[in-house]
Amino acid sequence: MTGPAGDPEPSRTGLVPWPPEAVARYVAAGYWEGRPLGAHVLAVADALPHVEALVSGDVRLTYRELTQRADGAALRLRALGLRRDDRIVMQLDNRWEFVVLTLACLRLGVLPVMALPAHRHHEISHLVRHAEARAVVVPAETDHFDHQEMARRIAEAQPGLRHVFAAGPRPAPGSVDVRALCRPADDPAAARRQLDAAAPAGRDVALFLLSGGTTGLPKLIARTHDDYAYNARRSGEVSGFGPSTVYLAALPLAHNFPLGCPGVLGTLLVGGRVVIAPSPAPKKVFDLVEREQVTVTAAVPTIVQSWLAFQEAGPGYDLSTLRLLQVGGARLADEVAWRVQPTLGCRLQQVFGMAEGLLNYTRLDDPDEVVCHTQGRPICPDDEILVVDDEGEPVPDGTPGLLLTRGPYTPRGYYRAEEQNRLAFTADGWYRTGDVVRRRPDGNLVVEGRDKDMINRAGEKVSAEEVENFAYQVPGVHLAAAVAMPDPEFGERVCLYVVVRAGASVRLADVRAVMERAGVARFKLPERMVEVAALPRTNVGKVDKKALRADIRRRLAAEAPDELPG
Ligand code: OOB
Repeated sequence: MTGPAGDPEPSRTGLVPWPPEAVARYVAAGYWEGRPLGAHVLAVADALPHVEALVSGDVRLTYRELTQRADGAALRLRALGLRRDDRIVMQLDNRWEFVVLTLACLRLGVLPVMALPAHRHHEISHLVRHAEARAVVVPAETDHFDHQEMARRIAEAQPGLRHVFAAGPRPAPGSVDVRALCRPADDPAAARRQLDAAAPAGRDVALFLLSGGTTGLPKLIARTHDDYAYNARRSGEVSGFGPSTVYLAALPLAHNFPLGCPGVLGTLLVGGRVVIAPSPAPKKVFDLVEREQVTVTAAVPTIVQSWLAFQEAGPGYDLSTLRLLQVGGARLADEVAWRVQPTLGCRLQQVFGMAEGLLNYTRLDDPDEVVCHTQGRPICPDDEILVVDDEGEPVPDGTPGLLLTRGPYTPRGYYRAEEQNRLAFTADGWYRTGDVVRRRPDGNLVVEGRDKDMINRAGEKVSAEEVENFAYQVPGVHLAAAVAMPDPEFGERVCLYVVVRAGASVRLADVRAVMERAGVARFKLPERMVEVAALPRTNVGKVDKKALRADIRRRLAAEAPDELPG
């Protein structure tokens, strides 16, 4: 899987290369530094060996301890037979092992596929199959859900999956103990030399992120060492990250936002300290902010609302070290934005990003009006932005249109997805974000909506098509259409419109039961069903989702007029 940049045979590797002209430009401009991510972190560890890098529960690791553990884990992965370009599906919640193991993969050139903790059999088995993964990493705990049992079932069905790794106190027999795996090597200096000698190149793929999903199952986004290092480093510059940064990771680490925008990686690249929160619950987070003197954290709008409400209720945590709150993943309402600084005493930064690449940030010295009313502007001078109408013609600034983009950290296609790539990318490599934005004359973007079949539930993206596919498995469902319904708590929830066959009856519980039996992540389950006689159609005969969204909005307004968000 060497180098999407310049690889002549995308169909063989499944990767879509940047064209040579763009590669030359990105290298010449210094965006792509030609070094693996592991080397960046090791350089920091050499300069600041005894500085704390990672705090998670009772575990505190200095840069030296972190990198030595990562190298130890890398060699043990190799001893287990994992090789360069092998894929590992990583399904870990927020814990230190996530960071050590990810670094280990980056050192070895093994490619982690960043699955979400909420994923279940349906998603994980798809990821294992699609990535032809050799190993899967899951939490060892079984109190809420037995991930190891799920992983074992997947391994039985897919013999290519050789190992189940379990992180936590008591891994089941047959699982590899991640804690033991993540011990330093007996001779750390020798381990480092061995790994340095076989290190991946800057152009090589470093990891796979998952697409927000408009298709049946999540697509994989191959991010290279060079592009993701730029993503994290430049994000860090824009967000004022430095050695005194204490970054609290409260969102699930597998998301691009807390992982590399600037997130954990952006903090480790500059010698800051990463504090991992097991959950974004306000009490937990504020307690950590106070105890660890956190300076920056990131959240999705619904979490921010819960933090604001908690603080406004007056629990009296000392949040005075907190300098910056980054908010992204879904549209932050302007009126919520205005409450951040007065309530939490820190600056707000809006982040409009995507796992596919393009990142927009408001800047730390922007006027409040920009910070509270826009979703920022691109981080790279070579981020190309097009805002077009339905015919693909550019619209003037101030007019909403579809956002297309290209750039040095926006890959030109999904992994092994030729058919979908023809829809999601133009022939000349522009990624169709599906977001409807308005560009202001000052260059800042305002997200006005979207033109993609996705539901954004508290920042978790749900593909309408995926929900519909399950609905069709329910006997009695003639037609199904999933749409977003506005929700005061989650921003949006999944609402399912169905046309029921004559004489049959379908309940919401029937659809949910089908999805639960298939082992689908719970956040995708529809939370309301509306039975209709027919689905509205556009003039080309497609289901008119716009009309359905308007319909559910009307119904909700009639039921509880005060509860609807703007
Ligand atoms: C982030 O990444 P994804 O891949 O989970 O989702 C991307 C999509 C965008 O295309 C857009 O539809 C939506 O999420 N989105 C926003 C937004 N930030 C993301 N919509 C409105 N306002 C915003 N500020 O969500 C993500 C990746 C990196 C950093 C931050 C968020």
